[in-house]
Amino acid sequence: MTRTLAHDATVLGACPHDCPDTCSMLVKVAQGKVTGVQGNPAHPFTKGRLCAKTSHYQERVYHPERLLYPMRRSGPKGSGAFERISWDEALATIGERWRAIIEADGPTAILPYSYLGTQGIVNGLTVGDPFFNKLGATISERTFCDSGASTAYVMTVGPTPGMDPESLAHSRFIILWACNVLSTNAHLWPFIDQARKNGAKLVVIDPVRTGTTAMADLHLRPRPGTDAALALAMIHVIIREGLVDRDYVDRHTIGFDELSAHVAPYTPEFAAAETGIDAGIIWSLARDYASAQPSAIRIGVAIERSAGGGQVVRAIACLPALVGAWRRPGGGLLQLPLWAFPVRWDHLHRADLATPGTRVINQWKLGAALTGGLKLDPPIRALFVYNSNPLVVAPDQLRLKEGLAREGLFTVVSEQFITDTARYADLLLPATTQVEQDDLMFSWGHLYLTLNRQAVVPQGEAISNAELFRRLAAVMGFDDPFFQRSDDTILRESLDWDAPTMQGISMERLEKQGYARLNLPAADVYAPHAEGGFPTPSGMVEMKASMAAGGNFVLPTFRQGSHEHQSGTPVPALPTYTPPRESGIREAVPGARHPLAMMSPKSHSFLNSTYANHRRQLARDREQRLYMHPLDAEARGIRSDDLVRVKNDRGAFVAVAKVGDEAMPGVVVAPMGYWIAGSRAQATPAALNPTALGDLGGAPTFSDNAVEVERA
Ligand SMILES: Nc1nc2c(c(=O)[nH]1)N[C@H]1C(S)=C(S)[C@@H](COP(=O)(O)OP(=O)(O)OC[C@H]3O[C@@H](n4cnc5c(=O)[nH]c(N)nc54)[C@H](O)[C@@H]3O)O[C@H]1N2
Ligand SMILES: Nc1nc2c(c(=O)[nH]1)N[C@H]1C(S)=C(S)[C@@H](COP(=O)(O)OP(=O)(O)OC[C@H]3O[C@@H](n4cnc5c(=O)[nH]c(N)nc54)[C@H](O)[C@@H]3O)O[C@H]1N2
Ligand SMILES: [Mo]
Repeated sequence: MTRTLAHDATVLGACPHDCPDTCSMLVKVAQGKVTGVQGNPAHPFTKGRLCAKTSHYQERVYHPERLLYPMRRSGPKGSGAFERISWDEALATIGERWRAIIEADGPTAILPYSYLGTQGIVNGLTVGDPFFNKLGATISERTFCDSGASTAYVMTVGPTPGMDPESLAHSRFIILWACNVLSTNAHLWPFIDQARKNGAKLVVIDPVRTGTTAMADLHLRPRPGTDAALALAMIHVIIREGLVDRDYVDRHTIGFDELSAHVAPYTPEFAAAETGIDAGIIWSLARDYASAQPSAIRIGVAIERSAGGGQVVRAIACLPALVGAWRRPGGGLLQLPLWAFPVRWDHLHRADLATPGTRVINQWKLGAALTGGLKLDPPIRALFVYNSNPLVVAPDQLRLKEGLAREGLFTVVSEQFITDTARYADLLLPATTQVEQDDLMFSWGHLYLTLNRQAVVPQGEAISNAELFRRLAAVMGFDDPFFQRSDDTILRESLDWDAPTMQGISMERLEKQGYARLNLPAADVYAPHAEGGFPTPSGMVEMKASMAAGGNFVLPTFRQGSHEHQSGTPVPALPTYTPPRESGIREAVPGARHPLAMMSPKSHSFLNSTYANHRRQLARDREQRLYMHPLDAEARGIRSDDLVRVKNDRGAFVAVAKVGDEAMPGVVVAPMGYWIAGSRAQATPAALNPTALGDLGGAPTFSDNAVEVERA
């Protein structure tokens, strides 16, 4: 490290979390310690506010249970018994064990597992990819989040950032579709609020009653996973009622005639039967959405979490073009502005270092991969986890626990805390928090780059992920200087600074200001597709998708850089309703073993499973809850605050019942993130979640899950 750290200062930082808001954070340092953090008031998206998760980030840094030293397991796997060792010993052990495994079974017997504990360009999603590609390890396919929606979106409109989130302030009609903005994207709210003050109407489409739905002019509650029926019925009405912007459609879309014929059977009555939403309301929703221009749709990541989640996004992505919403600022579709950042993904992944044909394992299959379910040859003999807590976030928890407990498996976990997953490690490696490292953040929720400068020296012997992989490369004898690049070099080399969107942005400016808006027009005039120009193969909105002809695939961004397409399963050329696998209409089936649909959306106070070990964040909802509708509760003799067992053939967990209209009839809701360690029956909702993937991009199916509930 070349920079000296000030003893007393306010340092420009950035929130590290996997969240669309990527806040610019002012870190106050006194006598070498962080005394507090604050949202940067100058940042146009952060607007001086942090959220319930990060507003006391220093409590995470100085948490008494932080992992501060390398540790070796000193009791049975999962017992949580560890003893301190030195970094030298830890690294030497890893080198020895891995070399022996490679010699016996080849490098694919090693499986890396990571996601977005931090999402910085330096220490985030791709930090270990070059190392593991060079090592020849099995490729981890990371389709945790938005891979399904992104594949569908790219198929239809291409990798476009879409509308500027800030331009929502100019919308006349806003649909939040499977997005709990007030909890998961809170800094978007002021722009929606501004639009409402200007008279815009807000519609929220969510099976669950949330803080966000409470703010809506209209809250529509489809059964989970039936949204494509609703979107296709909206298209049906828009075409039938002559509300199509013919000029825009003629000039900037392909497949309109086929789509028109295709949606004929998707009547509002059909959608009503699938979703449970009144057909008349679907008619008026479609009319209002089409007539109030500019109209905007914000889709949440949750939209993808069912068997047909990809088709939902394809259908929704046709809507703004049909009604000409893209013509004006404040109109269009908001999915993942990440596409605006000129990130050099190839350089970050270094897919060129991987041997072509290296086997790929999707991360949802970890339980099966570790327990023989995938019939792997060679079997997985070493697991390396960083930036992730699979025991809580991945499905099939019981099998995963069994796999992690396997005596022959050599597991290393790099962490800030001894999480449920870390308890099963043979070796623990301590990781820094954001105030102890440098990074540069892109965003998947706005158009600013944000720099994070280290504020204090790391606690204990914690090191950054980037440093971890420098050390591992040295241990494994990788002598290419690429593996010893400094953080600042990684940071500089990871973006295309010559891209038009980077004009006027320099490191000097970022150092001074902490953030910079990409070089794009201001939100009140920015309408990126007013004149079409979609980055699809045809340059048009592909209502009939040419990319569908290639079959199902995962975008390279989500798979350790491998460019092989996962072809095979055919994809319909036009968006088509695929009903949920498990959570369809069930009330009518007497005696069904698992008659309820379970959803496990995000918790307000946690960031996935991060912060679920913090007293402050647990104060709001101390333990796992299960929201149930009174009809379902009564039928089972359950009252609020009763302990209930939620079960299906995959597993069971215990929760405190909350009876009310948060949940709709036939659907129960178990917010995710609680740790197994604090649970009543050594399990969380992940024990019930299916490993079945959605129709596109390897998306998870957490909203497509059939369960039964009984008093515990
Ligand atoms: N507080 C908090 N904020 C977070 C996170 C967190 O854990 N906690 N996680 C971050 C991450 S990684 C992500 S990906 C984003 C996710 O952001 P969101 O997608 O907004 O998160 P969710 O809460 O999972 O889902 C949003 C809403 O979609 C609804 N929903 C679920 N399935 C369906 C469906 O099939 N149809 C419809 N119409 N609605 C459905 C849920 O009831 C929920 O209220 O949030 C980020 N921000
Ligand atoms: N039931 C259910 N399951 C879900 C979802 C859901 O909605 N419902 N959502 C899915 C989605 S959208 C996502 S994105 C995934 C999230 O899955 P993960 O990214 O695995 O999320 P976290 O649980 O936050 O785990 C991240 C871990 O990384 C650690 N960490 C933080 N910073 C660092 C660092 O710098 N270095 C190292 N080595 N470790 C660090 C944290 O302490 C934490 O334990 O979960 C998925 N799982
Ligand atoms: Mo996510």
